[in-house]
Amino acid sequence: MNRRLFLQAGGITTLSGVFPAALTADTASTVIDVTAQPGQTNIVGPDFPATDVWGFNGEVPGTPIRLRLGQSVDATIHNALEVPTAVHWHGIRLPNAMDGVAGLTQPAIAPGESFHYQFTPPDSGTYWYHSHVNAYEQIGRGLYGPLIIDETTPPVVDRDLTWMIDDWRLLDDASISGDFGNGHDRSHAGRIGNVPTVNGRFRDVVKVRTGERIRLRLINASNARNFSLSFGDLKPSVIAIDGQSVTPYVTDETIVIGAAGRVDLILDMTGDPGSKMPVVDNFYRQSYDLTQFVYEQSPLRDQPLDSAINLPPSLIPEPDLANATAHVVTIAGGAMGGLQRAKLDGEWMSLRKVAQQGYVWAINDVVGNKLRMPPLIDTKQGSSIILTIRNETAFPHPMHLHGHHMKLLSIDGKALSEPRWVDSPLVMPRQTMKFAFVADNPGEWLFHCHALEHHAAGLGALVKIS
Ligand SMILES: [Cu+2]
Repeated sequence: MNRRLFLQAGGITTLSGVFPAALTADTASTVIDVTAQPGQTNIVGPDFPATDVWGFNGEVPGTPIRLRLGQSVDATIHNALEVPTAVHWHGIRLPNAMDGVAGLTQPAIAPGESFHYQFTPPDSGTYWYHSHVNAYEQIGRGLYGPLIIDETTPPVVDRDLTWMIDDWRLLDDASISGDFGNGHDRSHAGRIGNVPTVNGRFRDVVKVRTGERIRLRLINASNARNFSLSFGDLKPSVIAIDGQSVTPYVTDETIVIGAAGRVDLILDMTGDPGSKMPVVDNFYRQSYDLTQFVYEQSPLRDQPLDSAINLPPSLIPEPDLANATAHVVTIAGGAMGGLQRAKLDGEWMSLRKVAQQGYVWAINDVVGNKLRMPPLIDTKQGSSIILTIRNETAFPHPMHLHGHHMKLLSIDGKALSEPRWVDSPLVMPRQTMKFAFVADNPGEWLFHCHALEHHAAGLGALVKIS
């Protein structure tokens, strides 16, 4: 892995890193036309060449899609790539046929073809859309964008800002390293890159004003990098996790956001005019400045706003814990994981033999080498499920359940004071998390690790609801 680029490109760049105008409409239906196509963007800064990417409408992040709660999405996705693709609407509780998992919920969109997605998001919040075909390469090359569903009455802020945070593995000429899905990434932490970005820009700066109130929507679009962000002395208020509201709480701890996860913050910019403040990531051993706030000379106001910041309560149905069916899911394998053998296509074999076919992970001893497999959970629509996920590996796994949110009840046996809804919880090594949810959305749903190389190496399963 080439770490030189990251270490040598020292200067703060002044690229703007702003989104193009969002695709929005005031009508009941939002009509969207998006093309998956090659593009070019300057990721690292003016001292480096532009990077060839794949993006929605050729941009990274792709064209933002934004609508109000209650509006439907009418999206045509055209494929102008030379490879098949499909679009998954991450975190949205939508009909199974619209979920975008090629090979499970739809055929892939062939080059030159298009696919029509139609659904009405039932929840407001911060989501994203991304490719779900060879995702470790297609997301790694930039095929993702923000998907924002506005509350009917959002909290009053001066600015509503979205940061899609990503992590690129670039060569010295700023081109994308083509070693997607290699054996080391599959069996270790996934594809960890050397150029972490905010909205496709490395070490950009974000201009702010003293007294300004910002709603910051963090979306982790990395293949596998997890973030643990420090906002200095700003003391952010967390208002939503994975799109769902939480009772706002102020934290001076770092904000942990696993791959595919989202966190909404309220930031009151309390720094002095003219000052600078880095946003630091310290999830891994080497901490670094992800981006930097730069205060303009003129303050916006003397005192921060003190209006309410809470979001409307989540609309997701509450599970019936007393009558729920319990399932335990054990994740095993990977490097330093100690897994001896596992079942591949119904046959027990040594991990060495499994690894010869490119797979190194198992869920309840079963290698998820296909999308369509005998289900891990097979249940009736409307039933409540208690799901315990045990991570018996040496690596963190952001576990994503499609079509549903799960309520996180406890971590390592310790009950949360306020259980919260999640769709991509980051389960740390040796950690056990307990969740509950209502299996109310019929279909065959993917349940997989969103460290995309882990999914490709067997860390996936099906939840069937009929
Ligand atoms: Cu994983």
